[in-house]
Order: sequence, then structure tokens, then C-alpha cells
Amino acid sequence: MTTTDYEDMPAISWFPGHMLKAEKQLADKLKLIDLVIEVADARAPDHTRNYRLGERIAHKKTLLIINKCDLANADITDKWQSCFREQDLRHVLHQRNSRAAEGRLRKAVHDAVSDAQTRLQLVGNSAYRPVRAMVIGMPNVGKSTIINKLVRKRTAETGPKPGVTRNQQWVKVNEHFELLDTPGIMIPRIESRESGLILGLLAVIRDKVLHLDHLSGYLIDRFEALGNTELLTWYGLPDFAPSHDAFLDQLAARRGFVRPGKAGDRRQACICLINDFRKGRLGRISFTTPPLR
Ligand SMILES: Nc1nc2c(ncn2[C@@H]2O[C@H](COP(=O)(O)OP(=O)(O)OP(=O)(O)O)[C@@H](O)[C@H]2O)c(=O)[nH]1
Ligand SMILES: [Mg+2]
Repeated sequence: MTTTDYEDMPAISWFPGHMLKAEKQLADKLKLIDLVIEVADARAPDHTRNYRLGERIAHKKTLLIINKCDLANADITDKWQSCFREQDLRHVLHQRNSRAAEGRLRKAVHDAVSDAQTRLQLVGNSAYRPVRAMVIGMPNVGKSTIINKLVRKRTAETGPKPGVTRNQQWVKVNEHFELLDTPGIMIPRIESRESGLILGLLAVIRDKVLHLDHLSGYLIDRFEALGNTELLTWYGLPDFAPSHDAFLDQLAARRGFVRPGKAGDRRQACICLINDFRKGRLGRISFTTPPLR
């Protein structure tokens, strides 16, 4: 199958009017925070981080959580980990439903809290106070899942802090560490057409701004380019077919998305493919690898 030049596709319109406002609100909240816990998706950690915010949080202690590792290619995740190590970026790999990952997460957060506490003392805060942390990240990367895991159970003992709106509360995780109970949502930035497709497939941006056939075409291309045949196995298909349409026709036939007397329903095939991918049924796949040094 020939791959598509994604930069030739029509532009994705994704210019939420509230973008700057939301960024400013997040920046204001971050003023109260000692420790930033940033969550990114392991399948494309570079596209699911917001580098613009980087400058604002450069002086804060930061812990990057590479989440959904169960859905990413393990070898590529290793490469990302080496890359973050080289950058001296504090990070931890995580996936839900894994005790080992939960243990790693807790230890990484504990260490980051200790460091932030040391820093608090160093900058001359004489009275001891707990470290204030906030989980931030793009939509759907797993922020709430992480918060719930860290908090375990909502404690009643919460209290408002200056500058925090009514519906936000600080949850005392332990005597050294408080967490803002609502996450900071970073607005995705689409740097390229390909980035838009990746963020669309990862459900970071909404489907309505994307074309289903572009999303599914990109997905098929990535599986084929990586030599990943799990998708073929899942649908019981022999090969990737010479074109996206031919592939979708095969899939439609296989799944019975065919109306009597008509060709296969490609739209339904696209939806099926994208849903199965999002549910993790097509196996592990990573969309990006770290730049070679
Ligand atoms: N497979 C897998 N799914 C995960 C993981 N973490 C979270 N999810 C799922 O991803 C979806 C989004 O998780 P949330 O925790 O709601 O993500 P969020 O960042 O709070 O999303 P928004 O509130 O919409 O911004 C949910 O369906 C979770 O069950 C993970 O490690 N692996
Ligand atoms: Mg959430």
C-alpha cells in the first residue's frame, strides 16, 4: 500500500477560541503549585506534551508520567525512557491495572514530593507546609485515573486555598503532600497535519474536527509501516491491501457491513477500526519514536 502524504491533506481546523484564556487560567493556578505532575500518552509522548507551558513550569519541580504503556510498543517506550533519562527529565512509566506500575508511580511521586519539600525549605519558608501538587495534561491522557490512584479515597479533610475556585479542593494525600483535586487541562497544539491525526486517534481532540477516513488511513499506514500485523489477525484479513479503500472494503465484508446489493459500508468500517484501536483491541502500537541523537 502506498502511504499518504499527510501534509497534503486539508487543514484541520482546531482553533478553540478559549485557548489562550484556558492557558492563562492554568498558568494562574500553577502559581500556587510546588510540584507539577504532567501526564502524557506513551503512544506519542512528544505530541501529548505541551512544550509552550514548559517555560512557565521550568522553575517548578516536575514529574512526567508516561501513561497507557499497556497500549504502546514496549521497545519504543524503552527508547523514550532512554531519551528522557538523557534529558535528565524526571519521569515514570505507568499503566492502569498493574500493581507494579502503581508501586513505581507511588515511589516516583514520593521522591518528587521529597525534592519539592527540600526546595520549599531552601527558599526560606520557615513554617513547614505540605507540598502542593497538581496533575496536568491534555484531554484523555489519564489525568483523573492518576489522581484517583494517588488519592485512593477522597478524604473529607480538604480546605480551600487562596485563588482556587469554589469547585476545586485540595486533597490531603498525606501530611507532606496535597493535591488539587481537579486536573489542569492543557489545550492540545496541532503542530502538523500528522500531529492532528495522532491526537485524533488518541482521542485527545474531538472526532468532529477530523475526517474518519483520514484517521483510519493513517492508522492502517502506521500498522503497515511498523510491520505490525496484529490488526490483520484481529480482523482475520490476509494483508494490508493495495489501498485504504480496498482494506476498508475487506474489513466491511469481514464484519458484515454490507447492505444487500450495495458495496461495503466504508464509513462503518472506519468507525469499527478506530473504535477497536481506541479500545486497545488491535494490540500495542506507538506512533512516534524519539529523535535520533
Ligand atoms: N489502556 C489504558 N487505558 C487507560 C489508562 N489510563 C487511563 N485509561 C483510560 O483512558 C480514558 C481516559 O482516562 P481519564 O483518566 O478519564 O483521562 P483524563 O485525562 O482525566 O481525561 P479528561 O478528563 O477527558 O481530560 C479512560 O477510559 C481510562 O479508563 C491506561 O494506563 N491504560
Ligand atoms: Mg479527567
